[in-house]
Amino acid sequence: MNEAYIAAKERWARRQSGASRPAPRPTSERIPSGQREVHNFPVLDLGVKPSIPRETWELRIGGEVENPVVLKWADFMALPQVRDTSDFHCVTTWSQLDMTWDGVLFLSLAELVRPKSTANHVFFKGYDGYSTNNPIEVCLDDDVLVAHSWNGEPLPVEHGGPARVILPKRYAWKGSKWVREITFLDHDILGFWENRGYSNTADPWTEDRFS
Ligand SMILES: Nc1nc2c(c(=O)[nH]1)N[C@H]1C(S)=C(S)[C@@H](COP(=O)(O)O)O[C@H]1N2
Ligand SMILES: [Mo]
Repeated sequence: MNEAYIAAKERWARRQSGASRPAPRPTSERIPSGQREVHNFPVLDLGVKPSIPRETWELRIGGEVENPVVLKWADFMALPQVRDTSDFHCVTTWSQLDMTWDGVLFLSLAELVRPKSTANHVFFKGYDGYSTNNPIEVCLDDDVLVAHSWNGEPLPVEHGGPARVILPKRYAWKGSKWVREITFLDHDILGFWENRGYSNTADPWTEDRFS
């Protein structure tokens, strides 16, 4: 049994039973220091915007899990769907508030593959060759999802469609666009930006930008 996974399921059950989330910050306090608010949702990538038709799209989830899977688009869309609104902070100093995402909770994906007790980190790979890494408990938060829609519309290719990871409590580079592979690990591996001077923890509220 994976402790982080059990704890996340317990939190989720409490929330479903009516226990409310912590009160959101007032809007005036939702822009972390060193950030400015934008409304135009800028695009950031490595110069590649891979175009993956939904018919051939696959999401591989494996590593330190009991039940590795390869999800086709229909399998992914058949999983429990959630809508969550969160704020988005890019380390290049822009933040956009109230981004509404539809998709599948990371917790639901974990439920499907059942992380082993040894799993403590998660490595994400994108179809563009990008990668990023996070501790498992960060991924199991109840606002982390693999999103396929933004503000009610299918995610456009430039923003990571068909599907991308959203991890609102970290700088946005911690969420892979065009996600293709999610690997549970028993150790940490640095991703693309983490290997190039960016913080491994990436907390916008402490301006945790560089390593
Ligand atoms: N696959 C992939 N995911 C990625 C990136 C990337 O280049 N490739 N850039 C990251 C960075 S630095 C940010 S700020 C956000 C940007 O998302 P957006 O282009 O939708 O604003 O995606 C993150 N995820
Ligand atoms: Mo970014």
